[in-house]
Amino acid sequence: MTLSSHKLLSTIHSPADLKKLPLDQLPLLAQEMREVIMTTVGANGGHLAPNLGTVEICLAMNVVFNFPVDRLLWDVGHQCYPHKLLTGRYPQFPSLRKKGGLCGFPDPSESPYDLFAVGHAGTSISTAVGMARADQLLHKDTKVVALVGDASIVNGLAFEGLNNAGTLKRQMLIILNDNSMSISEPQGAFANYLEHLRVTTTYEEVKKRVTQLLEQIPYGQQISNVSYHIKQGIKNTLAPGHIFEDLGLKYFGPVDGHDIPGLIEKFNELKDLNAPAVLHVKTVKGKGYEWACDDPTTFHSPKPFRVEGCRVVIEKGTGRSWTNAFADAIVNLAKKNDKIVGITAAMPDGTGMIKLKPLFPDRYFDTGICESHATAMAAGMTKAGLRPIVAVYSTFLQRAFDQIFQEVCLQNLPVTFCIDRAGLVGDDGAVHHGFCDLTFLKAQPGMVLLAPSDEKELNRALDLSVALESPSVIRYPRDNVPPEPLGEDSPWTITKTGGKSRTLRQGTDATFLAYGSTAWQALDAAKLLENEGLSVGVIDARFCKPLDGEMLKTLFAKNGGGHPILTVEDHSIINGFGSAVIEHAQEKRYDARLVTRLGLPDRFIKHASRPEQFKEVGLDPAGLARSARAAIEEARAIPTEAAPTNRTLPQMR
Ligand SMILES: Cc1ncc(C[n+]2csc(CCOP(=O)(O)OP(=O)(O)O)c2C)c(N)n1
Repeated sequence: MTLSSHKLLSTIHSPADLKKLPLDQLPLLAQEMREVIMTTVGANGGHLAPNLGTVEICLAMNVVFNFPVDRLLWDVGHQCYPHKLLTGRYPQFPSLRKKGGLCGFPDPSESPYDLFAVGHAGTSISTAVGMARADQLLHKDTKVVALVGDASIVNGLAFEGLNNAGTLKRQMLIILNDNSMSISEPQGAFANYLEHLRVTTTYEEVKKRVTQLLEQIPYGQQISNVSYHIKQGIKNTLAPGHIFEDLGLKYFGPVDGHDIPGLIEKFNELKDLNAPAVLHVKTVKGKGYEWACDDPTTFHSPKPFRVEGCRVVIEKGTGRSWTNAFADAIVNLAKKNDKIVGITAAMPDGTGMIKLKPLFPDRYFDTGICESHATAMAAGMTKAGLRPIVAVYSTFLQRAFDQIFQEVCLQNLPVTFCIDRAGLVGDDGAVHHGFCDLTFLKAQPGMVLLAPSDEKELNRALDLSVALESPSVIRYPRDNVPPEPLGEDSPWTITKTGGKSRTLRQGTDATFLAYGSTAWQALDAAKLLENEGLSVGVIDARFCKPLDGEMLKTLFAKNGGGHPILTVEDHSIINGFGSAVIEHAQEKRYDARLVTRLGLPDRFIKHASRPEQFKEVGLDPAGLARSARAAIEEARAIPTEAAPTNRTLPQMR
């Protein structure tokens, strides 16, 4: 792709340039935008079909509204690429999702046209209501627009926002971008409701027709004026529901989301409406490329691909992903145990849960983008005798924190959570890293926290978790499983002294105490250090809660209590696995100074490839080796008498 090949787009440096273009040029601009999006996502991977569907909405919004003085709030934000192209970021677009390049989601550090860094569904209506209220109180004359998809609007938070938006006494426009798809099929009654609205005549037409109908009845004019209920009843029969109007929002549509003049006209009309409103816009996910329209799930967020004639070849990942390993594991488990049911919150493909569906359709549940509900539902199912496994991305599990506490842990219900994308996620960046699951899960009494380091271990961990009488969480990253088991097979057990770890490698100079998949990098680091004559061990901790007390006792006593211990985790070092080890050491009066915590620093990590991010935070084998070298040198530099010892300080009690 050469930038100069886009005759119109290359002249748009800001929406001001767009506003000067004649209306009849806009379809050509839309075509160029689609080309750029398709080529860039083909090269870099990213969200494709959602962005192809929002090209005309973005064009029309930027023609009518005066961003960034007017406010535009994105929901999820994965469909904002056309907006980036129109707001001065076309020249940088080839760097999309690359280290140092444009973010794949809205990002205020990138442009004043992006108000919030977002990536989670359901938030736009609430932030829009907030901005609308603030602008009103601060006497700012702004228009506020929220753009939300049909699958995201079913989110609990979005409904809370809608409920409150109806009380606004000023303009606020919610554009409902309805392509009748989530990543996969949308779920639940609301999806059916919207489907129904999509195929009915526009609401305004229905209102007009109802009024005409009533006027034809003798004394109809009077009836239409007095008998609101009759009118409402007929209206509901012809255009049923209208939840939005009942919530206090004016409803308009549905309108064609690819008709630029129609959208401009509608936005112009609604811009000056002094009330909260919903404009229902029908779009086609993948618009512009038949192959993307035909398979919007595959092209929701594909890996890099190339188009060969009418064939599209998507780059195949090498190796076997943790997701695939999980998918096979849950199928095996379900075959052995008919109490097992699988739950996903709108991520059947992303989590691998979809594999369960054809084999056990009655034991497979997709709740839509409703992590809180999925968790509370799992609690109910457990209480009633089933063994649910909830597969969810770490970053989205945050939505269910309160249900994990109250509905699951407080009841001590043995729900298993399998958390995918735990740790750094690569090019999706800061909004999607699973950096803090241990932080909020560790504090839950009774919770068992497990992390396997290879596929065999994942199966073992799952077996143990479904045999437990308490809640448990198994975390694994957006990565491949090691091609071979990392160590000897040994049982996963929990005894009086904690969850049993396994030793992968003995070392006399220091030990990496690795949690989960990082054991692989730790082993590689130990091999690098071996070449320098340093003997560094690797322990695969397996459990963050309960920790292996016996192993820790031995480790802290090693070398007379002077053995450096480096905890390794793909998680924030704040209140993660390493912190749990230090807390344990402090409780047992071991010398916590022996511990160096290696993990994610106290800042948000931007998009880049996962290996680049690992390098950036020092979790790659070279970085781990560097830290181990430093810890060993530090330990050696301390004079013997001052060396940290395993004094096993007198117990306080
Ligand atoms: C809280 C949360 N859960 C799950 C996701 C994963 N996710 C990203 S986009 C998406 C589908 C969104 O569908 P919709 O809002 O209709 O937009 P579309 O992609 O169809 O344009 C999902 C489930 C998310 N971003 N946030």
